[in-house]
Amino acid sequence: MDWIVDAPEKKVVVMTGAGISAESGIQTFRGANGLWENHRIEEVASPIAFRRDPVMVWNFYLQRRKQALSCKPNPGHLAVAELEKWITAAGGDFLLVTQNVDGLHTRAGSKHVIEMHGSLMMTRCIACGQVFPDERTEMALPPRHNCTEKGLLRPHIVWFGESLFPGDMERIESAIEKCDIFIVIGTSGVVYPAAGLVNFANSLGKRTVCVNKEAPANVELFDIFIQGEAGKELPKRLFPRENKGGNGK
Ligand code: BV8
Repeated sequence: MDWIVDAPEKKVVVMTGAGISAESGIQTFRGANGLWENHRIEEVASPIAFRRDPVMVWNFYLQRRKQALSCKPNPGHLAVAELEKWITAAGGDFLLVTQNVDGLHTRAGSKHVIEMHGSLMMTRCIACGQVFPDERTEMALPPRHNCTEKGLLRPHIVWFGESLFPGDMERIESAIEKCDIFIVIGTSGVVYPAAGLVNFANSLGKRTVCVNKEAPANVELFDIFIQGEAGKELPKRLFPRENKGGNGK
């Protein structure tokens, strides 16, 4: 299905969720042994939880940072990065929007990426607001910033009940407004505003494609649904006829 070669302008937006990292060994949220299985979402991924028990929340995120750093990008991540190269070389536009915080897309070589829910590898001071790269996996909890206010440090992650980072939603919607095709990979499509983006794409008459291990709750919203694992399907599907095999050249 060369819906990419057929894309007249070669303007592509890809959105991913936890499913694309599953084959790298990173637990998804809602699958069996999912991340949320042992926690109620509100218990860990919310500002209230952090205020109530910063050590528990930090531990949850430190474990996930450690796990993410020990995992490698899989052929699904690599295919998305190759697609970006191919689109860029063909003079098109490409944007990857990921709900994932594991950093695997960037490690796979993706360049134009919006980590719409933040990153496990970034930390923020709640006092001075400074955001900085942080790959420490051992630290005295809860860590404090060296700013004058000695502010508490928190994961630079968008928690439930928190808005996305300023400007991100506008950048994402602007890219969808310009695109030919919106491809959604490995997400159950239940968390907003990410889950609403396919509706936005449909309202603009964009072609919408879903690649997922199982049919997500909002599968009916897509023009094309490809059932399968990202690591197996994307190298075959993302590349146009003349570039089969994902060499992207
Ligand atoms: C917001 C970072 C405005 C954290 C995440 C009540 C109060 C407050 C808000 C709300 C409310 N009710 C609703 C809301 C809105 C809320 C929301 O949507 N809640 C849901 C539960 C209904 N959203 C928010 O709060 C957002 N902010 O609305 O701001 C606002 C402000 C103030 C007050 C009100 C509103 C912020 C949401 C961001 C939350 N942060 N991540 C962290 O990671 O720790 S969400 C997190 O969960 C992920 O980032 C992702 O978005 C979501 C998980 O979903 P998926 O990625 O889809 O993963 P999942 O496991 O569910 O599915 C995996 C899929 O992959 C499956 O379909 C599976 O079949 C498939 N799969 C598995 N293996 C493979 C595969 N596919 C392909 N190949 C494979 N190998």
